[in-house]
Amino acid sequence: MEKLIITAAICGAEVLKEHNPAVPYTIEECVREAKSAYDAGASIIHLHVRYDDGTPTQDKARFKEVMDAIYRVCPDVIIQPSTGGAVGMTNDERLQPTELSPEMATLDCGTLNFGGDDIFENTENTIKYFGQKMIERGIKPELEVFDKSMIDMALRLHKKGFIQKPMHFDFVMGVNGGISGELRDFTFLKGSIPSDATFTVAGVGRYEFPLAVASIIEGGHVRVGFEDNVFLSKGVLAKSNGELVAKVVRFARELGRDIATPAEARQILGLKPR
Ligand code: KMH
Ligand code: ZN
Repeated sequence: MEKLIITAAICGAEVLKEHNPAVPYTIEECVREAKSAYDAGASIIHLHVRYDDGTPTQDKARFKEVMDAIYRVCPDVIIQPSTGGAVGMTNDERLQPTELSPEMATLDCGTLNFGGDDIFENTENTIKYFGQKMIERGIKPELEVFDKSMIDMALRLHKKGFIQKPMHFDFVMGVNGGISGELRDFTFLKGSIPSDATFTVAGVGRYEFPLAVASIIEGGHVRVGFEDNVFLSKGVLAKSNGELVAKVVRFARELGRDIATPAEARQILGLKPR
């Protein structure tokens, strides 16, 4: 079976130090968390950035500072900036990190309720606009799907030329407003993507590790990190993103799946060598 690509979503836009004091806000904290995840076996860092007080931002200069600082200590890691940003940001605000020509970036494939009165808005025209910009800038999109309908949207937009093959999906499962994290739904999503596509799974909260195991067994890849879950086990806060990655590595070893290096992850995903 293909080697396992582990992505660490180290920071997110919503999770706070009140949830886990190790959640990174400053540049130094982001570097510490990225390095802990990389050292433990992550080949991709899914990156949001924050100002020092924790406020999420898509500011290009802040992204550049954080990315440069991460590359200094993890020179071959794949950094995948978010273009989702935080609820309420404009499209052009969200797209700023793509001006830095990262190898990958997220492309959110639909609108969903995001808890309370929040709506994470991604209209069809927004998805087309983001897809087109990523093609122009040579960026491989990770297609964030929070529900089955978002796979269907991505496939339609592929036919119209806004998303290129081979497609790489991230099944984000267990968000309040999206598809559940039940195994039945994982099987449904996995069976709905093209046979030449790759996928990773980001289980939110208590779904993180059960879905990681399912994906390891089923030939998919895995995303973990504070953006999705702050607990190492029930009631036990993770001390770092590295601890979450290390737990996935242990599962993979037990199940006979080797871990991909960043160079191997690039090969699997069709990225150019760095
Ligand atoms: N923070 C969420 C509103 C992404 O990174 O592309 C969107 C998000 C998805 O986290
Ligand atoms: Zn994100």
